[in-house]
Amino acid sequence: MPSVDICFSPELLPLYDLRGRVAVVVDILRATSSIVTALANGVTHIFPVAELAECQALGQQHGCLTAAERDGRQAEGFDLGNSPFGYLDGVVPVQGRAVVISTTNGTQALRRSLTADAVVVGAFLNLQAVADFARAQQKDVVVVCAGWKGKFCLEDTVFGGALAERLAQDFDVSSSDATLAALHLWQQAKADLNGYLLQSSHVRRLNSLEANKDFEFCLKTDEYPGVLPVWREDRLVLA
Ligand code: 3SL
Repeated sequence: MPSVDICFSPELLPLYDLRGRVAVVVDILRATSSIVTALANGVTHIFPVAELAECQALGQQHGCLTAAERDGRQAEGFDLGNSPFGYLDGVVPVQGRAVVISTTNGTQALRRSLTADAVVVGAFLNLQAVADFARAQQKDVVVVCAGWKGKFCLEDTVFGGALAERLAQDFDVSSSDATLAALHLWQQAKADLNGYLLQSSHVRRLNSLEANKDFEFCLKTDEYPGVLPVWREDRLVLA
């Protein structure tokens, strides 16, 4: 039976061999939620990059929209920040466009997970799509939590628990202490996910930046149940 494991931070990735496995990269607040929203709303493909300079350069080279965030704020000189509403509010038309995106943690976690057999983007918004993909692959799954500057983040871990719960019939979710811990946190959180995560440091950070409507949106479970961003060659596309 394949298993689900959780890597709490990209800094722990050297301890995980992703080869032969499916990596589910998650940055609930907000990078992977924004990527799912972008592809669900007409963006054709996404280039996630680590550095701002690369984001500018690739944007010019491919004629793409650029999206960038550092420390929770839109980086200067880019078309979009890291809010999912950037792909919903119509201020910047996104339909039929490609996007290059660079964020503090999420896009770094993605780039560091590319040794996996398959790399997909997870969020509460597309939880069912991720679970369906994992089940179809029948391979070990590692949830790679983007965390915050190398540190553990509650919301990414709780997502890992939610995914493990959905896969529990067909996957081993009890051999890894990390997965057990994530499942326990999810059991605590699920009756009132928003209330539970209000305690988290990232939510406090976002609220101080007046991004609390992003927080509420990013926790909508299965808003896009059929939307699965997957890595192909050098970009994320819809599966
Ligand atoms: O770190 C990231 O990748 C971002 O998602 C952080 S923030 O939500 O934009 O603050």
